[in-house]
Amino acid sequence: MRLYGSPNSPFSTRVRIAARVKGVTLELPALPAGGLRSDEFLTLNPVAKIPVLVTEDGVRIPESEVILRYLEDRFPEPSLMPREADERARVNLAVRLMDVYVMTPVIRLFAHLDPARRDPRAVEDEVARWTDGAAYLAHFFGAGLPPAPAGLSLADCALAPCLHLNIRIAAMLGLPADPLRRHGNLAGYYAAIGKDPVVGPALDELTASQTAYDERAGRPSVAHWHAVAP
Ligand SMILES: N[C@@H](CCC(=O)N[C@@H](CS)C(=O)NCC(=O)O)C(=O)O
Repeated sequence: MRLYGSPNSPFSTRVRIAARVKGVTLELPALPAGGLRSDEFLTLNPVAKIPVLVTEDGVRIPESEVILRYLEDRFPEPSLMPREADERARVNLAVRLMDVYVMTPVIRLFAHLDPARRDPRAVEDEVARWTDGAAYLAHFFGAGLPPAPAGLSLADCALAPCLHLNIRIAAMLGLPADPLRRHGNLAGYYAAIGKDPVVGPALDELTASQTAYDERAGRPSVAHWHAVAP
């Protein structure tokens, strides 16, 4: 199977983490030279977003959460989902809260990362949504999510790269606190999950790739933003 993605994308990284846990090898083809708006890519995914998984039969599956569930359905062992229905609901809810209520405003903030193009009013609105989303997640996260037979759960695959990105975005915007890690349970979780033998190296790859990207763009590196992070 081929995964169209980018090494600096948290949504691609969550899929690569799940594939590694399951021992599934994914080809990582280069994106079309014309980018995500090229006809070549739009035939893969008219939403013009990565990641997109293309199966051996040519089935195209966009949206990282759907890709994670496809991998879980197709390669059920080792399972990334707890066995009990109520525990599965908690895992599903954590992923949903992160994607809908946290990542949506975070992605909208990308347009305001350059101080020269920043609209302070829009930043204020999106940071308020982000802060609310983080509180929803922290509430349902509680003392921790239920474990899955694989060791990591689908929520671990999804949440860790998003927490990584949130640190960088909060620092780039000069926020006094990272909306996620200001919650002790999420801060503790991020510190612990970074030590996982699959997640840790994946987050390091994300840092390395984002550093190279920032250097090409002539701005301080992600390592800098992590160092000055609130
Ligand atoms: N909901 C999507 C979000 C994917 C997404 O936002 N991907 C970013 C890269 S991290 C992207 O493709 N951005 C390109 C764009 O928005 O133009 C998912 O879970 O796959």
